[in-house]
Amino acid sequence: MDFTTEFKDILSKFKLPAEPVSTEPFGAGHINRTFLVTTKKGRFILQKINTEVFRDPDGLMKNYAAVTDYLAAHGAETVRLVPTKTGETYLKGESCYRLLHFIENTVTYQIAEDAETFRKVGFAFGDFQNRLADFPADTLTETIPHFHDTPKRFRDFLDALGKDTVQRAATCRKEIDFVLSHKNTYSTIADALADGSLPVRVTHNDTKLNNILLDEKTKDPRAVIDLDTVMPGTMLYDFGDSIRFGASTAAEDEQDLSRVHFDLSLFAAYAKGFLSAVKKTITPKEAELLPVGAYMMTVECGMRFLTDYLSGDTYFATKYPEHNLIRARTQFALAEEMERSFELMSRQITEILK
Ligand code: ADP
Ligand code: GN1
Ligand code: MG
Repeated sequence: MDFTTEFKDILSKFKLPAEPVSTEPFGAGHINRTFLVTTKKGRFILQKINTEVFRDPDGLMKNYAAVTDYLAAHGAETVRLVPTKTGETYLKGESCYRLLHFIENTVTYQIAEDAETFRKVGFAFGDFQNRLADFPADTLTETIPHFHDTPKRFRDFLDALGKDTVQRAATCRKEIDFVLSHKNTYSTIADALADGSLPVRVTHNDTKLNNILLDEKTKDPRAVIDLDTVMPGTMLYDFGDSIRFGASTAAEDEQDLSRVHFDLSLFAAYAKGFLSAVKKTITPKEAELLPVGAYMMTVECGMRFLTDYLSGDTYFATKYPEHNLIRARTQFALAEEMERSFELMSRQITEILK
């Protein structure tokens, strides 16, 4: 069955302005299944919510509606939900679906193509943080508990390694050793949050470059998307995850590791944009730990890819059997270079904040 026929019934439950003409897979997200729906009166995004990952879809959609309403009320361009015919924010059932207005004339990138665009993206994610500064954090459901709790991610990794359910440990000894040998670095951010030296803020937590829509002509950021993980966190997560994905010379799943490098000039460009947005609120401790944020999000993401590889690819969408392992390798290559560049990164931050 083609997608247009498959989703006809689902789409008929939403308040669409016209009949769907076509439905086709869209985008490069790893978690939800995303489709572009075309009608004679506009285009839409249909998402099948991954309820293995988001165990509480009600809580998730309550967050989603509250955050998007708040952003829209404060003048930001954001994703807008199309309600169901019964007035719900999403379609509940054995599978859960939501429908969004398609934001036209925009593009997303899988790799940062130029420093100036990446600087603007940095500003936009910093600005996103500012806009949510007064959002009542205690009303947000933790959609994925311990999302960026790196020590917990390490324990999950050890668990998957111990079980070795699909007998893949023997095929990735080098990567396993990388994770084990860096274990004394994993608690820096968690400790600073626990002792109160880092402030808790409402953060996006998944700030990779393909989670922001850019104007297709000017490349100016238009809307931050993928708001499923907006939760209390630290600024370091948002800064760090953007650097992890965008300050690399290659794609997240590049197979040729000789092409994967941490690019300090892309780091500096992003930092310039981000810091110009948050300069009034950033604390000295946050500024000091920004390079650690970049390293931590990278090593943590690599650990998560490797954990999923060891568990038989149950979490991230994959296109071939070694996909998660390939992704883990790029992350560890980047994390290693970042470790060696801490001082250079810190110098850039100090320079920008002068
Ligand atoms: P996932 O959680 O799987 O990453 P996303 O919400 O990030 O899902 O959506 C996947 C991709 O779909 C995005 O990277 C973007 O390219 C596209 N997309 C999502 N929502 C919209 C929208 N409202 N308008 C235009 N494109 C969108
Ligand atoms: C996932 O949903 P998506 O594809 O934008 C993941 C992030 C990872 C990222 C790695 C909810 O992001 O945490 O950093 O893949 N999202 C979730 O590319 O787990
Ligand atoms: Mg996404």
